[in-house]
Amino acid sequence: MTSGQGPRRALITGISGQDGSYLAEFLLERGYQVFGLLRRSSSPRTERIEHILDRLELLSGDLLDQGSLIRALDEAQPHEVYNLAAQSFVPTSWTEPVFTAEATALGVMRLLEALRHVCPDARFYQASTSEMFGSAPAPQHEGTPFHPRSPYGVAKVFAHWATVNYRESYGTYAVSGILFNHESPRRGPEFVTRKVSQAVARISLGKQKGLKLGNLQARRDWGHARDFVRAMWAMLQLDTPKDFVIATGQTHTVGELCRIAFEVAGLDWRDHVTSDSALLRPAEVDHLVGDAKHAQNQLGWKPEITFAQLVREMVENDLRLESK
Ligand code: NAP
Ligand code: F7E
Repeated sequence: MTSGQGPRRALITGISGQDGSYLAEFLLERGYQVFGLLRRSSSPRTERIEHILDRLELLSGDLLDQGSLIRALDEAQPHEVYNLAAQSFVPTSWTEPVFTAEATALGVMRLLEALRHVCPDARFYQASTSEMFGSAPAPQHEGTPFHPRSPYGVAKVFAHWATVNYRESYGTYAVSGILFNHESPRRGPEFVTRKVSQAVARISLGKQKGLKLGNLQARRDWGHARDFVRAMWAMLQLDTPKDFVIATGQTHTVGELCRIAFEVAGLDWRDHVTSDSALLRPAEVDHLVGDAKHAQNQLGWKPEITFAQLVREMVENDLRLESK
């Protein structure tokens, strides 16, 4: 895709994360020049983007550091900014609530403020989340009131309203995608889907005995990250900025996830999984299922990968990795 003078430019924060890696692939396929913000670390964090590193332009920066955001935007001069960076693991938001608020809430305000001064015409995507709905009754949609249940959810509500406010205050093309859980073989190992797929692989290969989980009754609307990054891009292509719920509309318990994942390896999950009260959360989000009809009607978006296909892909990937 071009815009008169060369390719369109996109800046992705959180490019080293699950979604950042899929979105970078998606934008490269569409001819974008892709910039990625990478924070300093004592060891490389580029595992998920190793295969496309030579096609990316990585810029050093951190959501905690205002100056680094100004510099990155100035250097990239992006047409589109995707803010995917966050402290994204819900349990860590109870052990590190202030850090979570700094990165996941205030970090977004820093980025919006930098964008307003450096590249006010750039379009801005904020990674909002179903965790903002928390205990609100299912199915959740764009009009459902927020009731977050974790410091992470609270931080994301701040970021969400900051995005709305910059749109209303300054006319910024700034939108939030309210994405329900989405997973992939690139999911971090601490999240429940990957914890389960890795355990299935290790148990079936005799490398692990049993799997301890927390709440087996919690319900999530799980989709595939590859499907969900298409929606992020589509949201920045409309004439008028608007927030959307992105979800599959199907919900499963953690127990059902286990049943399907263990079946991929020919195992019965009830022989291996136990619930450990130490892994329960101080406040749980019991039931998430999204209504994404607006995304379907206005973005032409719908998921293509089923839950069963997602779980199979994750387990087969971990079987391959654990067999090496
Ligand atoms: P992820 O794998 O945890 O990736 C998070 C990314 O943020 C990583 O690249 C991380 O960099 C970066 N990051 C963290 N703190 C930073 C900071 N202070 N400055 C700059 N970068 C920082 O998350 P994900 O699953 O891809 O999710 C992407 C975004 O969508 C997140 O904002 C998440 O909260 C949100 N979200 C996710 C889901 C989901 O189900 N996956 C659903 C709704 C919303 P390092 O590699 O250096 O740690
Ligand atoms: O938990 C239950 C847990 O950590 C899912 C993030 O991407 O999606 C993600 O947040 C459910 C919860 O994801 C274990 O209690 C049971 O009910 O995989 P999770 P999450 O908290 O839903 C949202 C949309 C985001 O925005 C977040 O960034 O599974 N559960 N036993 C467990 N969860 C974990 N992690 N580990 C367990 O042992």
